[in-house]
Amino acid sequence: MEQKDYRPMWKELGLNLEGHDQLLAVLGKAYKDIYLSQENRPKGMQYLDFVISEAHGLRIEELMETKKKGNKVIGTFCVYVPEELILAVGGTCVGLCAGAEIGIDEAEKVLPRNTCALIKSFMGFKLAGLCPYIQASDLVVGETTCDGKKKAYEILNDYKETYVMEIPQMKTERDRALWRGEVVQFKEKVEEIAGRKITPENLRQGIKTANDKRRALQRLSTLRKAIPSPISGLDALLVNQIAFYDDPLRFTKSIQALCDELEDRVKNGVGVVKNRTPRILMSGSPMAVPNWKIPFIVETSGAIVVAEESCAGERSTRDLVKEDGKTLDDMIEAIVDRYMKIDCACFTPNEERIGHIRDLAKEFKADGVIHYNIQFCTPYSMEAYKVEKALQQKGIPTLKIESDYGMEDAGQLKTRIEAFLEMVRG
Ligand code: BJ8
Repeated sequence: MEQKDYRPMWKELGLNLEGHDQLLAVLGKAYKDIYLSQENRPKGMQYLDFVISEAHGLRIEELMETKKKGNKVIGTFCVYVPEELILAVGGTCVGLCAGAEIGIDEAEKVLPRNTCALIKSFMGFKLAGLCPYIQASDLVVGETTCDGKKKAYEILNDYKETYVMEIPQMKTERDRALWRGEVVQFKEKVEEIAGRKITPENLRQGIKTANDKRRALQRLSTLRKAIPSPISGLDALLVNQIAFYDDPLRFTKSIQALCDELEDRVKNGVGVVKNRTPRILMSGSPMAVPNWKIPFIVETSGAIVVAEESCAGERSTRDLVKEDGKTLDDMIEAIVDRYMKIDCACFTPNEERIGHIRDLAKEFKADGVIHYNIQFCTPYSMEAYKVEKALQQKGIPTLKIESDYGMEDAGQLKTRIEAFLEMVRG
């Protein structure tokens, strides 16, 4: 099928067409080398291949269509932003581009060099004119999680209006009250942008849509507990990454269909690897699309990733919003409660996260944990010490790695990961 020419749309969005062509060429090659080279992939992954191939094309066209009908597009960088409120007003919530080393020269003109790659990436995408999602967004929402992000949003605001939600640092009653205030204020902002009121009816539907998406992702996660796993860690990560920008109803349906196929595989003992392949739990900083470097190295070194303790994984799908609320107030409370449970390393203390990692390692029968943090990410690199100590006490082998989005350290990482897998195999 001939590829449609989206250049007029990209031009209208103000993208840097030459740079964008280069980006797509690099991404297309990386996807082919990393994803399409895998063997025995489930058929259901064809949908994800299609979504990725049209991430800057058809999906953006869909967003432009919905905008023409008066619906709003809201761009986010963090799983703290309550998608339910955006869905309630007929809006679309999209995760913004932040997973590639692109536009870095532009980013370093306004940010210190020793800034985490995720932050440099979103700034670079904007400054270099390469992210159609931010261009299509009616509002960008930041949040006061780590210091790097909150200061970067002040700068981003000079280029695109950025609304910032205050995220508490602790989880006391006082913090919950602060967060409740933020959720209510965000609700008002969403209503103002959309020119529509949030009602119990539309919020109930928004909660259901977001929960259904999480339920599909939870089902996928449960199926990966099987030995052998019916899907690679790379493919499962891709599903979790695409969850941030695909149409939620279509995505949920497609992932449920993928899970039906995986269920058959599990029943028939079919996996993507042999039974004795070392099972790895990845934990730490989120991997935004197209950050596939570490799982690719792990899975081409003879192991399989069976779960991700990260925001592109369990941390954003584990908890649902309670669906039994009758009034608008009940539903807001349920949203506040659900989001307060997120165990981002930006919180102190953050013992829940340590417990979750231990539980996941046990439930998924992980042979080892790889704790990954993006270079210069202070919250996750600091917390790695406690994670490692807690896992050591349980006799779970742990490898701590730090990296950015570049490929310069790929060889060195492979050597370390292979040595770790040797040790895990005993
Ligand atoms: S809830 S993990 S999505 S903040 S990697 S920018 S923390 S220096 S991305 Fe995150 Fe929300 Fe937390 Fe999740 Fe800062 Fe670390 Fe960079 Fe990070």
